Amino acid sequence: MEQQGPVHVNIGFDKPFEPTSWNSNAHDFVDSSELSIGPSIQANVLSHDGPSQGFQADEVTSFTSFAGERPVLVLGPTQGFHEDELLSQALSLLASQIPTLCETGARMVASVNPSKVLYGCSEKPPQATPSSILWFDRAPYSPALLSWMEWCQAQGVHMIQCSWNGEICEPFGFDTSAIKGISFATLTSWILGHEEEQDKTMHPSLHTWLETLSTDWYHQWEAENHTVTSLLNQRVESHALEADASGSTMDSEAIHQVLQAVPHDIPVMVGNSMVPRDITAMQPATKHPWIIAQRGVAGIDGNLSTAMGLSLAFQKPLVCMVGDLTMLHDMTALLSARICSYPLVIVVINNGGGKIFDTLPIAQQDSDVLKTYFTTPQSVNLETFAHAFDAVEYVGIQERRELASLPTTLNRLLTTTKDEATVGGVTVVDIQTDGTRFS
Ligand SMILES: Cc1ncc(C[n+]2csc(CCOP(=O)(O)OP(=O)(O)O)c2C)c(N)n1
Repeated sequence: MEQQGPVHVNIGFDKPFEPTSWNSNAHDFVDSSELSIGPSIQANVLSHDGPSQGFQADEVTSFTSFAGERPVLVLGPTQGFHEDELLSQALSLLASQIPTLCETGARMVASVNPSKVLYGCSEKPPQATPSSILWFDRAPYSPALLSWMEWCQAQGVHMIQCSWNGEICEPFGFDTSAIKGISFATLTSWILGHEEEQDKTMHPSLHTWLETLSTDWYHQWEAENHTVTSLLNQRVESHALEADASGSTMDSEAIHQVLQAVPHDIPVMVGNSMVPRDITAMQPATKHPWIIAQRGVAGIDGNLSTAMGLSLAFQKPLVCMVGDLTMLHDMTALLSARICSYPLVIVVINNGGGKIFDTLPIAQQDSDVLKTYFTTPQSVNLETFAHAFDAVEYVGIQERRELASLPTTLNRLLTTTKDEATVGGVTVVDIQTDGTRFS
């Protein structure tokens, strides 16, 4: 049959298309060619197989002996936007004694105990072999972290996945038959005590295990974290010194500045495409304790609507940071600006189209093809567009020197209540950037 009209072609691809980490001579970075990330988009929960072997409610001792003396916590992106206070408390307790690697969009353990989340994901973790990896939520997406976990599994490191029902999901290249599962409910009850118990204390075997964990192990990671954080901060600072204030703004710098400026009790939802990748590539320098990402399906559709829903559900002001195409894709969400009863700030990293495609092999092809079919820069004046909507304010940041005003601007916007505001609860902060990142 003759094809007529537009056609949506969905081409499967191996995830994740992640940039490699910042290059540095001082550190041993992961080369993306080293990665052997498994079958494409394995978002399927392996419920039909179930967990290979799970820990049951009465198996604390077998859990602790399996976990061993040098465990590491790995926090992957959350499964959905669940806020679970008990689990956060339980994780916070674990993270105070176990080195914790936190992926962008991971559960907000850092907001409970920010100083204890040791490491981001931009760099290859030290070749220190843990006895076990206790992994929460989804598998991380960062190449550095994923390949390190794969390396660990090849060394025989015990893997335990903690998920809602104890099932093992999104294994990427992992051998699922060698992973044990445990449910949040079981682990939380071991850590905080059962609901029905009078004195809700930690299970004695778990307590003994945590008490006897090696402090050297923890300090080794803490020292590494310190080194990496200083290295990244130095890079940010030296760029700031060299860059011309009136010149263009790099994407990475704008994103870094936004995260620095947002108070830690305010959630930052990041859209898809390069923003979450850039954040991850700068971890832990970009560490903000409450970043929400939705990396699974990774659509650029509906991102603003999701941010509005989150702000209403959390009953909090919220920052949403997206690329310009993502903004345009869901701009009609602004029709609902009036229903935002808490300030919502939408930061647009306006780099002239889908700059993610510059990082993909297509960028090596004809530049016209890249521009016309992939980057697709749009000539839209966001200011005019934003003002077409009721209850939407606009702030433009055109030049690099204006970035300095971000903390004051964001603070003002996020603390203005709807009643005090001259316009409604949504502000578009449009940051003109040049589509580049630190290298
Ligand atoms: C609904 C939907 N359509 C198309 C895509 C393919 N896609 C992935 S990233 C991207 C470009 C996004 O551009 P922008 O929001 O400007 O972010 P940047 O790449 O500059 O970070 C596109 C079109 C998608 N993920 N979802």
